[in-house]
Amino acid sequence: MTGKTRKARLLAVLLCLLLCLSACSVPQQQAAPAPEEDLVMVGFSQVGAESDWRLANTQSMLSAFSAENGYRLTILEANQEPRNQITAIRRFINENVDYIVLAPTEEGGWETVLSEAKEAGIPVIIVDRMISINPDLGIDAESLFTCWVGSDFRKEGDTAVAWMEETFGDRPLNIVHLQGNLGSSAQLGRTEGLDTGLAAHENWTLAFRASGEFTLARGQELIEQVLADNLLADPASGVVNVIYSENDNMSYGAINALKNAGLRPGEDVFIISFDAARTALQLILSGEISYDVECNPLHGPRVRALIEQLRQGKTPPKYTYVEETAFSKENLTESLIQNRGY
Ligand code: GZL
Repeated sequence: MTGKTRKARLLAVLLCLLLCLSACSVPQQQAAPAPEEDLVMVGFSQVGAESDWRLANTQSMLSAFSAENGYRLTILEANQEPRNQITAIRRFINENVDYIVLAPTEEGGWETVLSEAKEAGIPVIIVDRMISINPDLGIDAESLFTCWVGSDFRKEGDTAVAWMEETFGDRPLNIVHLQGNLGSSAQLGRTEGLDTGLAAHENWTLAFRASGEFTLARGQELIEQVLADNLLADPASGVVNVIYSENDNMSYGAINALKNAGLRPGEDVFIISFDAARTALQLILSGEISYDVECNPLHGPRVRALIEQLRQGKTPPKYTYVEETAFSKENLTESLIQNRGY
């Protein structure tokens, strides 16, 4: 090989190397959001901001329906009032959004406003809880929404009761029941699960039942009332005190009330909870919550996938149930907690 040829090849190699390095160093250009008028408009009627679950759910929707992803998301929170959701949906209809997403506070009362959305030709996706349409009205319920994604709340209740049976065996239980918002699918399903357990075990006593509205404050007030009314059994009697709390925030309130009264959650009283938010899972490791049934709030990507199918002219499944698990000290680790999305 002549000296000239060697020099030419060396130059070619150096040039290729420089080109490769310059390509790698080009900052990855963020995909510029589409122009405002090209964004897909989504109106989201959200229950409120009552719990860790709800905040994680809202954040998940905000992340999924970002301008970078080609969406303009409007979230209207209802402060857990169904009438505020009806107002929100009518606003979305007036704004002629492309899609309406509804996280219904309660199952009933949607016939009129969802018929108006149908009349306006706006697809409605129901997320998290379910709606139920009065059969006497002769309305085809499934015509009022395009599709639904959420949890199987009855299964969640059955999972909790199965753990109670497995953990406490034939021991008598004294059960304090903190319910979520009455009429919500989460409350109905989780309560049905407990009621089935109560019917199957004559030595399970329902000492107290009331709605804590899924909030810490009301959960704490109710347990303070239970303690004032002396409704817990004496642990020395062999009866096991259980608080069946239909979400983590009410469990946090229950723990506050128990500790303020000098009682030890996880020893004098066992708490079964729902949602499996990060704070609650830490309380499992500390022994204050005994069992937590997951109810996954990260619906943003799920709802976006459904809308993307609709935008492509495809027909998504009418119902999509989220796979969920449950946690106790037996299957929980610090790293698992840190790696979870909420
Ligand atoms: C369940 C969801 C419930 C959570 C609560 O899917 O609707 O509402 O369990 C939340 O934490 O407030």
